[in-house]
Amino acid sequence: MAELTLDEAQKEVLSLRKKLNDWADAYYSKDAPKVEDYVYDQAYNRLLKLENDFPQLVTPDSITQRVGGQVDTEFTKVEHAIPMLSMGDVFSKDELKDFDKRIQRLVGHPVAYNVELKIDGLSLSLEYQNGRLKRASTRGNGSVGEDVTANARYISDIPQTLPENLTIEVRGECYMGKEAFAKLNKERDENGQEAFANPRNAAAGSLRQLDAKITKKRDLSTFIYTWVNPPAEITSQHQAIEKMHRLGFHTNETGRKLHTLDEIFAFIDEYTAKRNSLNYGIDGIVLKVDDLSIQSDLGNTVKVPRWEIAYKFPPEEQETIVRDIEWTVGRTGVVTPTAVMDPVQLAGTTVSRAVLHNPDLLKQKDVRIGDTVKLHKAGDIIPEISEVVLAKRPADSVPYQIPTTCPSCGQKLVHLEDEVALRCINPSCPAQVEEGITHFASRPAMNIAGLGPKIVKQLIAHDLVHSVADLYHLTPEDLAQLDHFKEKSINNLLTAIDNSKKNSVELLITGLGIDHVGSKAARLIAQKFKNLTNIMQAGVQDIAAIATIGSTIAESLTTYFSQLSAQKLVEELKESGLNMDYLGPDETQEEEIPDNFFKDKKVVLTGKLAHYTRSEFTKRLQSLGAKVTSSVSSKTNYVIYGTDAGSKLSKAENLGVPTLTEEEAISQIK
Ligand code: 1X8
Repeated sequence: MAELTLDEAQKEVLSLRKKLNDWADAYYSKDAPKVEDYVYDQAYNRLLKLENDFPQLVTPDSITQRVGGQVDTEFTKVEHAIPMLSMGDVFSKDELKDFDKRIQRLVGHPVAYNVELKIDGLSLSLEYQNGRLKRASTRGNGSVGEDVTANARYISDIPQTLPENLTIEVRGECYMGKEAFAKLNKERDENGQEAFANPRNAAAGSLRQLDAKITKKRDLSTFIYTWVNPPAEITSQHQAIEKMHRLGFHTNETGRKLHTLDEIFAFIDEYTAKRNSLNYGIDGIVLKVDDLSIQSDLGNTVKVPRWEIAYKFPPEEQETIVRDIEWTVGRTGVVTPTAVMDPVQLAGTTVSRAVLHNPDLLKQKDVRIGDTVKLHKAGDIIPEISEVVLAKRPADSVPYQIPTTCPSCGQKLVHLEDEVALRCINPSCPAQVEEGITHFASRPAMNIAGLGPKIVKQLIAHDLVHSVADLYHLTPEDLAQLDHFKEKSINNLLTAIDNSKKNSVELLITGLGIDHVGSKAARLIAQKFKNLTNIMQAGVQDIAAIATIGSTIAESLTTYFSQLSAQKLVEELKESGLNMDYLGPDETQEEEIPDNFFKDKKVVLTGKLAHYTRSEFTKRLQSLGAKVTSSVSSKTNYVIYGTDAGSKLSKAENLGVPTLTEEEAISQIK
């Protein structure tokens, strides 16, 4: 560092700030990060170091002087009476040793730490008044956050009421589990919406919704780990967690009170190894001085508490060799490159393919066949090539040539204006037809059971279908040509195809696979225009007049139906007897259960009940949306007990599961 002149340092500082501001804006305000956390952290720490070495370069508007991200203006603002601080972080065990040395020096003796997982989500504050959830807010910039109370009412593990009449504030992390994330992205993909980059963005994008009903549909969870100003009888962090758990908060069960660095390092190693098998993302571990009075003696620096630190996991990275670049043609003709590599173990799975998204990215990274590349997982999930290891590039390597013709039909590919994507615009391109028919038959569209990708492939290979219209002309003799198709399977598929003719028209619209028109848009459009004839005659303005439908969807729809080929297809389908009308709301949708104490809670009944029979009480709880199960686990929310309760009650007490007497439960129902 000493080698840097002030001028050089200033140049670097300015460039770092510009980059970091841009990244932070993408991350905090748009929930769409531009770079990996690790890259951000490295740049941020470099800026910190430069500002430390050249204090004259520190300006009040530097990103290092802010507590966190920008605050979006559309939510009601919440001032955090006690700021929601971020935490210092370190990236090595050596730095943890330094942290512990500093603590020991300040305190005068060794201290115990409560060691917890660092959850990859977004911070949330929950305020309760007289035992009821009064307000939930995000961290925002640390001093001012966003009011997300309406949203928090739909997060099932946030208690709406506490079993004690307390006025408290707790804080924790809101996150989306890996399974929920995968499911959400699959749905988004089916609806033509962009996938979330990682579970944390999915969580942020789901919590920060002005329309809380959207939050309701997303499977969000929380881990609560901080009690702000706890009552005097709580003297340590681990006690605070235990008590919060008893109050019904979802706390993480892995935290441990540890006394030595060796124990702490072992904990780090344990969770570095277990990280990928957890259902939620973690990006490090947090060390907190366990004793609350020592915490308060240590206090805070300007930005972060002195008594806690995060150890961040290094990003998992593997090297492998690119053997091929495959190009696949999607339903809409977009041609996407995928690198095919020697298989490697990465963050819990075997990886041999990484999507390169578009030709520009491929050119930018200059990935060549034979190159050794570094692979990581974006958001712990999606394999991505970070960079080419140029030092290992073979001497005879040549730049990769982007194809100019479609890998499926051989027609010339085009680069549409304003698009990074390369497209095949041949509507009868077999790859597009295959994807298009598979989509038509899929569950969110015409829902033709038994017509999956493998069968579609065969139908095309046998020259039996060239468009979705041909599905409705298939005969038993046609299907008899397919592998393993016998009388019963032939009948089943033909019946399923025939039944799909009766579908309400929004399923047909979804099935046509019009760019940007997913099942939700299709339903709104069908609701408004009632039948396909009206829809085909509607103008962009008429369609965009529907709330939540923008001009992109409206334009895409009208452009689609202005094509002669689309009009012919609709005509053919009509002749085959497909329903073209909107048939009204789907009656199969469940009725909504109003919010109540037991909604979505896992409940166990035990002992002899005095007021109801066991089955009456079970039915009553189920009608409120509770899941009544027979065995107690840490996932159980409440155990309701009558007289002579035995092992289930004691198990609940051992696990810290909240218990209610029959009378208490009845009073919650009322
Ligand atoms: C952030 C986080 C903390 C914890 C877990 N996950 C996080 N993302 C924890 O304390 N167990 S604390 C924290 C913060 O103070 N900014």
